[in-house]
Amino acid sequence: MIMRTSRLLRGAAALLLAAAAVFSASMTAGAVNTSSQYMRGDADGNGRITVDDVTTIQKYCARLLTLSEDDLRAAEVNGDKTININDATDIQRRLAKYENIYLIGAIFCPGQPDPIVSDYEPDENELPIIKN
Ligand SMILES: [Ca+2]
Ligand SMILES: [Ca+2]
Repeated sequence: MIMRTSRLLRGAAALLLAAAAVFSASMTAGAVNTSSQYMRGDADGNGRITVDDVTTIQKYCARLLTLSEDDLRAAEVNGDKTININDATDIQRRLAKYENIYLIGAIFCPGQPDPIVSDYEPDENELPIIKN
């Protein structure tokens, strides 16, 4: 009887592991779809537009760090197919609420010109402090 219960428990454990593997695979497939979306200007990939995104682009240009494919897509702000100081400057202009002609903060999908969501507003507390 004890042997039979032990065998039954092992069978149940194997079934649970198989179910967990299937669930994990489906969660991974969903994550792939989510990661293809990106927030324009969110070069550090934290879901917000801050001065840290400017710094990330500056460090990338100085070859002090590398960026993932998604981060590279987000860092290319002005559509000229290169990542340089102009992209960092455009983010600074957005943070200063000077202009946002490149829809920085909007959510895009690769290959689609129009944003999925474009109502992002930077948090007032995240704005850089400008001193005279
Ligand atoms: Ca960010
Ligand atoms: Ca650019």
